[in-house]
Amino acid sequence: MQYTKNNSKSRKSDTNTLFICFSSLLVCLLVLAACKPASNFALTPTPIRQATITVEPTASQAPPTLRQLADQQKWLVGTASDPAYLTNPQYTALLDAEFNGLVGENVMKWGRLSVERGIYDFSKADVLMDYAARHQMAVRGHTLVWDLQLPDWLTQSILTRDEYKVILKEHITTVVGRYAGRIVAWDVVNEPLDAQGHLRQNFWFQAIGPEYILLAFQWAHAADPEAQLFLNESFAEGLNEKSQGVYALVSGMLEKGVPIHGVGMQMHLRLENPPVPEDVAENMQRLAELGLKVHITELDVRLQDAPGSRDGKLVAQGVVFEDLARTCLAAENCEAFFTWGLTDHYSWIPGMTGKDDEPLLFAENWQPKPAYWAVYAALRDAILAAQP
Ligand code: 9MR
Repeated sequence: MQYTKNNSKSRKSDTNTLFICFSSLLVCLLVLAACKPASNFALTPTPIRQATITVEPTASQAPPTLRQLADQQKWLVGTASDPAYLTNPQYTALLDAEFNGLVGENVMKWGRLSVERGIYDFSKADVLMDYAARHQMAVRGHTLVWDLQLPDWLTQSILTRDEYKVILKEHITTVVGRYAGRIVAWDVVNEPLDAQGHLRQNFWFQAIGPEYILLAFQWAHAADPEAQLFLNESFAEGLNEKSQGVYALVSGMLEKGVPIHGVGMQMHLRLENPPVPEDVAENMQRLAELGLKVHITELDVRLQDAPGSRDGKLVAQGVVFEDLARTCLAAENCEAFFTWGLTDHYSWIPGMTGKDDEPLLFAENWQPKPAYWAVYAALRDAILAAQP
């Protein structure tokens, strides 16, 4: 009896315990269901300085992607790509969802387009252009005049100044003409200055003289009067000798009536030494006062030489991306924010330095990094600030 009684009491207490456990479990499940984010785009704010998420989406509505926010803000968020990548469904799913701008990382460079004088193979560049058109992406053209990635027939040639002028004009007219009306902005001249802000004595300077720059812009404008024509430069984002050189160069071009519409700030940055945001803002502003636009054209933030833990560096990288996104969004003339590759897997940096790196918005596993959420928060705040 004792046993039975005790047993019955203990069974009753077991049942009570079970009931309490079950109810608690149910409550937990309900709470979890209510808190579950609506999609993979969890809006959990990352521990980034200013990346505060100010408006939470309703549980029934998927939060907008970066691209959707960018479309709303009429801001271009783009990335460098290559036609070879566009057959990978994981790559294209992320690209289509998150970016409204595209630029060929290499595919429109002279050496890729024309391995023989006068013969052009546009098939790969066309793949990129057609893809962009099908996915409503704006394309930046990169690049018409540079001293790197030129065809061997050109670099090995010994010709007169007039002959080089004819060759350069033919190239610009052919390429810009082919894509006329389909390129939002051309990097007409790439990296013409040295670290002190003087014209580099590069291939084109030696072949034609300093006027190669003005001529290139005039020929590009004649071939596509609608395209925005940019001078694209590296390490000239803040206030330094080089950005002073860019300012002096483009001011002089405008005084001469050269058709230039903007300056590309490449922004291949290092985490340990990013530009001061206020300097970038001032640099953008002085260009705005000249009537010029600014595009951030090749942004990446390499981590490999910076001290600290990986997690700490990823968060600090987010702050750099965020500062630049906020600076661009606040500037009256900064209309585009392009990163130099889709995920860390596609960055040019490890190939160049021989060291692993994680310089972009998405990780190798396609997941958004703190840098992504930082740009996302900056963009969303800009949209909210513009609302009445
Ligand atoms: O990312 C590009 C890389 O794949 C090429 O090997 C390299 C050749 O110089 O060019 C890289 O892109 C450059 C861009 O065209 C101009 N600005 C600097 C970029 C990084 O070097």
